[in-house]
Amino acid sequence: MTNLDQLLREAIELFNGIDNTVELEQAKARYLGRHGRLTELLKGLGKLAPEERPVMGSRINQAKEALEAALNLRRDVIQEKQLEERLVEEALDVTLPGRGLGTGGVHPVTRTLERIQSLFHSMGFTVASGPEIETDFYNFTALNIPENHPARAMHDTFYIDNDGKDGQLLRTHTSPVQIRHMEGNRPPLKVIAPGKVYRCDSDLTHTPMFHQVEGLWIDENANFSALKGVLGDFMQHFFERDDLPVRFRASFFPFTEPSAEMDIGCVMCQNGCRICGYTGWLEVLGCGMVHPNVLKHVSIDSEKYIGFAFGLGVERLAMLRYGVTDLRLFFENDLRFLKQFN
Ligand code: 2U9
Repeated sequence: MTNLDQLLREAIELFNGIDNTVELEQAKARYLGRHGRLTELLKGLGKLAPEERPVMGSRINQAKEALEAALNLRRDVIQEKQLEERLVEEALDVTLPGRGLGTGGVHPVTRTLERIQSLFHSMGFTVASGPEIETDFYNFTALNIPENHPARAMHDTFYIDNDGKDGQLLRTHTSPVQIRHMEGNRPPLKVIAPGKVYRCDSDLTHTPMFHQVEGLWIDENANFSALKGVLGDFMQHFFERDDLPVRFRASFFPFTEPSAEMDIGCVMCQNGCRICGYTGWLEVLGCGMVHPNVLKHVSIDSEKYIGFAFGLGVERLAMLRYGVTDLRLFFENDLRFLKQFN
């Protein structure tokens, strides 16, 4: 009897000192398990005198119930404590402002491309497009660049290996788009061809893919004066400078004759900087009168029609407009850079 009371007190004291459920289950086994102390007492009932058995049996059972009640109580206390700890640990401050959905933005090169398109649209040009995988004919031959002409090597072409079938390549300029447009339409024609072009070239100032906008105006009197007017107006509006100086320098392209390069007064400095090489001038595009051989390839009568063409690099104009001095920034997709344009 005294033993049983003592055992009960001892067990309850032990249970109440425990603060995790694993240890509590171990402690339970020590008293109520198969070889637990209370279980052993029950097993020992048979050895008692028959008249003592019911009395002792009922006391042991009462003790067992008391132990189980104490265990349940302790288990509840431990679980409640654990829950409270978790609630503190994983506290959620519902009054904090939400993070919000990130919104996308327009890439500076796309923004520049759209600006160029919009300005030419206001001058009556429509947009033409065509494939980026081209044939030798459309990329070179039709543009007065015959086979084995050194200009083909100058273009650093990516050729597509298709088991010797008619030479396919990634277009090195968007000029094939204008050839296709002239094949399907009669003059007067006034189009721009914006898009991606590819050249096997990669260094600080060249990327294997870049964007061009080329333009073509074919009409009975689309002469060099018209070229100067259109391109001068475009540059003034693009850089938002009424007083922007422009100049044309003689150049050479196989598809235009005469050919020229257009410079604008440096938009980055007043009296010489690294960008303009301390000359005060920036080269911005190439242009010229469409070569009669090119018109012949698309059966346009070069006695009746003349026209001018031009080509510009979009990344270059984006760099000048936004004052970006490293071309690679446009291709790294670093949000810290891109966010500045939106
Ligand atoms: C047709 C006839 C003529 C397009 C032209 C240029 C001059 C030129 C460069 C500018 C910078 C390429 O991106 S760049 O490296 N382009 O200098 N492009 S004339 O002449 C054409 C096009 C199509 C049918």
